[in-house]
Amino acid sequence: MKITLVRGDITEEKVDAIVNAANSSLLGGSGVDGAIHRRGGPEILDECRRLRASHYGGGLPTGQAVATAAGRLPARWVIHTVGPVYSATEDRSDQLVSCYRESLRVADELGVGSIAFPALSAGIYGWPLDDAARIAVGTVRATSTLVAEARFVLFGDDAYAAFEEAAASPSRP
Ligand code: AR6
Repeated sequence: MKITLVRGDITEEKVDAIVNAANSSLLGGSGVDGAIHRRGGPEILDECRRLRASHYGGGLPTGQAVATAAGRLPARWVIHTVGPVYSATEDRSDQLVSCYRESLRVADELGVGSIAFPALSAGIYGWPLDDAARIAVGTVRATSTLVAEARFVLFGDDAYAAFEEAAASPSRP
């Protein structure tokens, strides 16, 4: 699989699927989640509400992923996943690994050829950028998938630099 790094806004990516850093309510929030719902329009939220009613009454568990249509976004699908809130006292990296793996599994089910990820958990959920980048790149590299291209779409120079360094290092997810 080809892995590329891009600076910018994930809502503008022309890929088959973009990944949303959602929360378990699936009803929107700020950060990437807010931007996706704002630019994608109400179709995404309507489908999230239906998913809640049919499958996720208790919320989408951390580390899992589920797809909806992408409304007015250039992508075809949005894959919503719930990253773990960072904890300095408890190692939750398995849950972050699971977000990337599960997103790729859902992408395979949909026949996605190209996917764009934000730096999951590295904003409001507080994950240190270097570690978030190492887990992201390491996991995507190590996951067997039919997806041909994974793009990491990074907001800001610090995030880009962290992912550049992770991409240049041998992986240890
Ligand atoms: N495109 C690409 N990256 C972005 C964009 C964008 N449009 N906007 C922010 N980032 P965050 P989390 C970067 O907070 O930490 C929401 O309220 C941002 O700079 O979006 O997983 C949800 O509903 C950071 O590097 O996601 C949850 O409650 C990265 O994307 C909670 O936040 C992730 O930041 C999830 O928090």
